Amino acid sequence: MGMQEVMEGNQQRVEVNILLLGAHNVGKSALTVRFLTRRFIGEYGDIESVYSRVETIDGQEICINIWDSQFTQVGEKSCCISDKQLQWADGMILVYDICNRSSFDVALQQLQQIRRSRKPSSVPVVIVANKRDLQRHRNVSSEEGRLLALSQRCGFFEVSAAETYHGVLLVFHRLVDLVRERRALRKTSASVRSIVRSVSAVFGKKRAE
Ligand SMILES: Nc1nc2c(ncn2[C@@H]2O[C@H](COP(=O)(O)OP(=O)(O)O)[C@@H](O)[C@H]2O)c(=O)[nH]1
Ligand SMILES: [Mg+2]
Repeated sequence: MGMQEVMEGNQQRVEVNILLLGAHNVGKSALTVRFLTRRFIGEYGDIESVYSRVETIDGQEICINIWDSQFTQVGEKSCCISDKQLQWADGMILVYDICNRSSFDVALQQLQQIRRSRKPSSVPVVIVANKRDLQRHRNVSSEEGRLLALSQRCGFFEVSAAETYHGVLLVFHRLVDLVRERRALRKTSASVRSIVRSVSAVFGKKRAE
């Protein structure tokens, strides 16, 4: 990596693309709107959209793009994350509803699809168990969610988009942190590779002399 590249890398504004996944009605839009506006409206319709917001985290400006996806059931194959979505996302928030067992199954299927897809095999995923305010109707225990997250090396949060802003904020910030950590790791290994290359180039020359 040349000096030019390094300098450009430091100056460019950081973008993080976050894809929200999960079954229909689990609260993907509610979480998105909560994060963006701090509000809970109640009904969100079935709008699929990408939103952007600039945040300053650790003194660095980060543009967070959020793709609030729409769950579409395609025949028997109940989960279909498009290639476009898989390519676009730097990080994913996988939502299920603690009152709805089948939404947990969908989350599991989508996670398997994410892990099977080639490129983002290491894409950070945070699993979100939403609607924790509806304890009386709970169908999926916290332990099940936590175990799934643990076994798949995902983050895990139980939240209520309806009740609190703070928990939702934590989810998004955690994912942004994971994405940045992942990038830093990649950068480090890239510069180690380039050091190795220049060292071997020097030794190569010496030998040639
Ligand atoms: N009680 C409760 N309802 C919620 C919560 N989050 C979303 N909802 C409701 O669940 C329904 C589906 O939410 P929505 O965000 O449209 O789900 P999406 O299809 O995944 O985007 C709406 O009626 C929301 O008001 C929550 O944390 N608690
Ligand atoms: Mg929605």
